[in-house]
Parts: sequence; C-alpha cells; structure tokens
Amino acid sequence: MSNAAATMVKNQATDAPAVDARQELTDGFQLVIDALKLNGIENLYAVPGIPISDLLRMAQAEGMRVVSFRHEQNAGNAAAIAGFLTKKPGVCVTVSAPGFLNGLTALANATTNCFPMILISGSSEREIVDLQQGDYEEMDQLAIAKPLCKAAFRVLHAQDIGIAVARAIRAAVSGRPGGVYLDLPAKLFSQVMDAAEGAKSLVKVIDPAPAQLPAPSAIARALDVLKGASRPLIILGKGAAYAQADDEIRALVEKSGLPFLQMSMAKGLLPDTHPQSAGAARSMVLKEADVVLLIGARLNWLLSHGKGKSWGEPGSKKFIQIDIEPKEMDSNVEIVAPVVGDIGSCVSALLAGIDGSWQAPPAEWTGAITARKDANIAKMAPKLMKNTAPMDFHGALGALRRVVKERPDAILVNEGANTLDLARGIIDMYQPRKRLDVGTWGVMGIGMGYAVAAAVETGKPVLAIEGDSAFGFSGMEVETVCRYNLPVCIVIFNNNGIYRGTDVNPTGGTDPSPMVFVPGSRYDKMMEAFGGVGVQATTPDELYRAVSEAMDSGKPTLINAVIDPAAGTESGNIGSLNPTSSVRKMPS
Ligand code: ADP
Ligand code: TZD
Ligand code: MG
Repeated sequence: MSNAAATMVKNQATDAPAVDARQELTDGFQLVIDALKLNGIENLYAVPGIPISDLLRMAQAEGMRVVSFRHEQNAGNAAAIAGFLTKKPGVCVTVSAPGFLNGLTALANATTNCFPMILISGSSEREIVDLQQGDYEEMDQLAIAKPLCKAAFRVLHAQDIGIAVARAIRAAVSGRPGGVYLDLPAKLFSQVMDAAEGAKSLVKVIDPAPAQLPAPSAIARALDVLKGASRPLIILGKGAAYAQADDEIRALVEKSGLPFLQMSMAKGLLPDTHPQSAGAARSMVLKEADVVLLIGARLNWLLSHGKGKSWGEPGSKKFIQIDIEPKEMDSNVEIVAPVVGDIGSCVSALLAGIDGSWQAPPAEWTGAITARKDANIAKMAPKLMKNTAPMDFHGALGALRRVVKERPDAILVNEGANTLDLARGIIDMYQPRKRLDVGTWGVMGIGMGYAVAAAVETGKPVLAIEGDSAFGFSGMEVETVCRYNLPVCIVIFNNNGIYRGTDVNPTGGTDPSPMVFVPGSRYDKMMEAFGGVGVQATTPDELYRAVSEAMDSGKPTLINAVIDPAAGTESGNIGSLNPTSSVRKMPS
C-alpha cells in the first residue's frame, strides 16, 4: 500500500465500499488518472486549487504532462484544440464554481466547433449544494454544463470512475465530436477502495469513434448529381481536416479534377497553392458553381447559409453534403444528395465511383477560375511587398507569408478582426491542421490556449498572429509559454485598438473611445518580464527577420508589430453583420 493510500483510509467517505486497512488500496484521485492513462490521455490542461490540486500533482508524478495555466478559459481552449489536432479528447481540469465557469466558455466553444474535449471539474459537497446551504464555491455545475455540451456526467462513487471516463471519451469523439462535462465532487477523490477492484473497474474504450459507412444508394445519388454538373465545386471544412482522411481527400480532388475551396481551418488540407484551388477566386466560384460538394463544412453564417447574394441566382445550386451528423442535412437549404457517414469512409466510397466513365469538369469552368485567380493574385502581389513604417496589414502579412512558406510544418494560430481576415486570405497553408483560429463563433481569446496546446501536442514551432485586442483576452499566458519554454512566437498586430486605433471620444472628454487602447503600447516588454524574447518591429523586413529568428531558435518570443492605426476597417471582413445606428452617425 502506498503512503498516500494509507492516509486516505482515514478520509474514507461513508458511501465508499468497506475496506480493510491491510488491503492494497486505491482512491478516487488515482482512479481518475489510471482511467485517463489507460485511454491514452497523456496531457492535462488545468488551473489547480481545491479540490483538484492533488489530482494534478499525482498526474504529474505518474508521468502525465500537466500544463498549468493562469486562467481556465485558456486551459479549456488548449484542451479543445488538442482534441482537434489529435482526434482524442483534450482534457481540461478546473476547480469548482468560478473555475468551472471560466472553463465553460471553452467547453461550449469546443462543442460549437465539433472539437472533442472533456472538462473535468471538481465540485463542492452535493448535500450542501443541493440544499443551497452556502458551501465553499457552491454551484449545481452539472445542470449548468448540460445545455452547453454533448453530454454531462457526475460520478459519486469511486468504483464508477472507470465507466464514467469511458462514457465521457466515447461521447466526445463518436459521431459529431464535441465537449463533454465530467463532474467530480471533492468527496469522490478521497474515497478509497480495494486496488484490485479499482483496476477491474477501469474501461479501455474500444473503437471510440467507429467508422460510419455511407449507404451505397447515397453514394450513387451523390455521384449522379456530380456527373450532371457543368460548374462543380468542392468545399472542404474543418470537419474534413479533423477527420485525418488527408490522402483520400487529396485523391478525390485530384482524380475528379474538381476545383476546391478550403474553409479557414481546412486550409492546407491540400496546399493553397494547388492548381485546383479556387481560393483566390472565392466569390466567383460561390456565385457561379452549379453543384457544390460540401465535405465537413456546415452551411452556417460562414457560408452565408447557402443562399443570398453571394450564392448567385436563387435556385441555381444543387448541394451534396458529406457529414457525420444526419441532422445537419437541410439545415439551411435543401441538400439534394445527403451523404451521412464519416468523411474517410464517404470520400473513399465516392472515390471508388470516379472511374473510367468519369469526365473532368469542363475546361471552360476550370479555365475561368484559373484566369480569375491569376488576376486576383497579381493584383494582391504588390501590396504584399510594401516595406513601409508604420506597416499596413498587407505589408506585415506579406512578410509572415514568406515565413510560413519557408516553414510549412509550423502551426499558425490566428485571431483578431482585420488581423484575422487578412491573414486568412494572404497566408498560404501547405499542410493539414496547421491553421487554428477563431472558428465557428469568431471568438476572441483562443490565441494563447491554442498556441500552448499546439506546441505541446505536436512539438512543432507555433506562430501566433494576434490582433492587439484579441491578444488581450489570453495575454497573461505568455508567462505559461515562458514557464514551459515552448517554441511559440507571438506577433501582435498593434494598431492601438479594435479594428483601428483612431476612434475618439465624441464628447471631447478625457475618457478614450471604447475602441482604442494605450497608443504605442510595448507588448514585447511583457515577454521580457518572464524571461522570453521581446522585439519591436516597425517594418516588414524587421518583422520577417525577427519572426524567422524566433521560429528557428524555438525561444518564446513576442514581437510587437507596429501597424498604422488607420489601416484597418470596421469589423474586418464582416462589417455587414455589424448593426450601426441610424439615429446618430458614429465615425468608424
Ligand atoms: P467549417 O467552419 O470549416 O465550415 P464546420 O465546423 O462548420 O466547418 O463543419 C464541420 C462539420 O464536420 C460538422 O458538421 C461536423 O459534424 C462534421 N464532421 C466532423 N468530423 C467528422 C467526421 N469524422 N466525419 C464526417 N463529418 C465530420
Ligand atoms: N469578445 C469575444 C469573446 N469575441 C469577440 N469576437 C468579441 C468580443 C468582439 N470582437 C470581434 O469580433 S474582433 C475583436 C473583438 C473585441 C477585436 C478586434 O481587434 P483586434 O484586431 O485588435 O484584435 P484588428 O486587427 O485591430 O482588427
Ligand atoms: Mg487591433
């Protein structure tokens, strides 16, 4: 019996199985760790405190990597993106009520984005919480988590930990992936039970995300529609990136000869420079395509719900959709050929139908796309070469585009408004799952959590391109980046504010506009405070040199990139979603 287990005997909860002090014992802490490890979970993203401090200490002692953050939202975001990158649930561990709530935004965001994640939170005494008698950090966490995730479970007995962890893993990764909440009351951790019984209670999940084969008739229908197209288009979404069916997707694209668009986090599934990429002719192909094959992409706001002006004439499109979630079909517009199943299986089945009878798309269509692409790329090129001070977005992004081209295996994290929208368009990606960003909600604050987890999970260098506002949501984690000595280079696009740094208080009062920050802030000094490298860059050349050096050295680095405060536009790319007052005209 270990010393820890021996002392736990004294803490034995009344509802735990009876134990004899001479038995080999285990406890709730140990069983949670054993259950996670048995299922291949190697990393925990957490903020410690009552009642989970010993869980984290013991996990580290048992060889798990425990990454301790400064705020739970960042730990949660790290877990979520670990799930996206690995197809295994990322695990975040938080303390009760406030810690739990801080982590909950990330859990909800993971669910919205279809990333598998488990939020494990300690909770307070059930008896006191349920009678609302004012326990330390009292909250009915299970009820609050439930509507924001795929599944939520609470464990009251140590002997149920194994099955609960198994259920959580299966719920997170099977079908459409998403967030799962696991509520572990403080008392559970110190419950003791016979070690052999404990070991027997653990469950190794077999085939946690089973293949879901599409019906042959659905494949035949989809092929029929595709064959009847004169202006076909494939749209790849982040579900396709998540599925890790990279070879099958590439084969389908190349064998069929179809032009393709990649949604933000799908960029790099095929290189953006691929001859069939229609990325630089996006508006044209959305408007003019007659058949659109969606692979792991939803027709949500990011695709204008599949209708409206950007989609051309009403009724001019037929949609084929591959998705693991049957309810996704017809969510916004009619799907004439729904293909329900996992992307690997569905794409393979379609590929088998691209045989001798297959005809490449008409040259008139592919030729028109290439012409538009070439024209747009030529128009953009000089903007990306500008070497002025202060920089504008294009000049700075032109420099970073070169950095990424030279290091195609680096991971790019990106958030902000102009900083996000322009980087997405300008920076070509070359490999799958290398671009991580604000996703389905357009949420600010994912930056440092994603950057830390990307480095921890892949060991690759990470480049985080951050609006100065966006960075502020998770900026304290630069200490975490330094503490774990991670190969993360953060570039702050510092334009003194949200969208722009030029707004003024219309009353002439001393308070600044709500849209601006302290002008000329030196974010690079924050990094120096924690022993990292801080650099101020005022020209694209300086920026290129500083980022290249950081990426090569792997040293935690923050570069304050001075951007013209007047260069950005209101709400970046999505100004049309921003209501403005017709009563009072505000400058923007
Ligand atoms: P994007 O924002 O890139 O357009 P979305 O997040 O809207 O992508 O869509 C991703 C879709 O992929 C979701 O509808 C999800 O159900 C689906 N999906 C995720 N994983 C798989 C998989 N392995 N097989 C099939 N569909 C998947
Ligand atoms: N809060 C959260 C959690 N998510 C959000 N998306 C917002 C607030 C609103 N918001 C945006 O949509 S973008 C943005 C905010 C605050 C910041 C834009 O400023 P930035 O980028 O400095 O990051 P640019 O380059 O100045 O445009
Ligand atoms: Mg800004």
